[in-house]
Amino acid sequence: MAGSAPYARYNVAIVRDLADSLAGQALRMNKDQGQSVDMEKARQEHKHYTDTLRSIDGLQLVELSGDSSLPDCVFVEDAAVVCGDTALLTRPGAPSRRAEVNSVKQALQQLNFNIVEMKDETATLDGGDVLFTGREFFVGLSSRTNQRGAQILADVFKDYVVIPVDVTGTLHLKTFCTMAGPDLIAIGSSVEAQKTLKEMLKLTTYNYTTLILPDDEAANCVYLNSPEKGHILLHRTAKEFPESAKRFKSLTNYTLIPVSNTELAKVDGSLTCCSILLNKGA
Ligand code: CIR
Repeated sequence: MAGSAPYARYNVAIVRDLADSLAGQALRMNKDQGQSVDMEKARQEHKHYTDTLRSIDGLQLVELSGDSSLPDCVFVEDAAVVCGDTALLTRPGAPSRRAEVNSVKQALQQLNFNIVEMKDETATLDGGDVLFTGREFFVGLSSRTNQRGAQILADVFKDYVVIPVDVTGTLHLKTFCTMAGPDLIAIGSSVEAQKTLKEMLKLTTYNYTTLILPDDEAANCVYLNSPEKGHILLHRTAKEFPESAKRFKSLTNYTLIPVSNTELAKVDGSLTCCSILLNKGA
């Protein structure tokens, strides 16, 4: 494990308010069959998410305001990849999302991170495609992230191996695959998710354990290691995904925190998308 702190020991979370324009204008994969977002409920769910993060000992929240000219701005994860003392500002795959990076840049500058900007106009990278395991990076090649984006990430974070993997059938790599603990990969059980997992396990030299979830969406969970409580996992609720919630209960020595995400999920948002978790002074 790189560094001396435990994997996923964070002290800052950057979050951003929902844009008023989200319900009408946020991007969604399923343009025709989408259900409408209940903005009041979306705000309540997001408040619960941010309040949950705020309640974690040692975690300071940096809260950015929403911007109605940027309907997807709540999904801050896509704007930057932070590792050690370096923050790579991405070039999001969707042109309508590129200006989201500006506020995130300001916040990271104020936190004194070394900022690197992805300026190459042939590169695209969304943070939702970047899975840092503590040992290496997996980067999903998706409709939003390309090889050049993955290459620039590898150039910036030279201490780590960067493994590009194909992602199909979903928005981002992390839509169906996240870390649920040190060396523990949570992944959905769809054919597409399992195909990506097979590629990951073939290309890595590490021995990861996997937690296979019946529902792809539930495999997007937020793992943190707190000095006081140890393993903490924010995961989708039993009401949303009963079978997957049962699987999470098999994790011993975890503080499990169910977090509902019914509304942002309608515009392809998952739990990890709504924060950038980092360690200031790592
Ligand atoms: C988009 O399509 O870009 C947004 N509606 C959802 C982004 C979700 N972000 C993430 O998974 N990291």
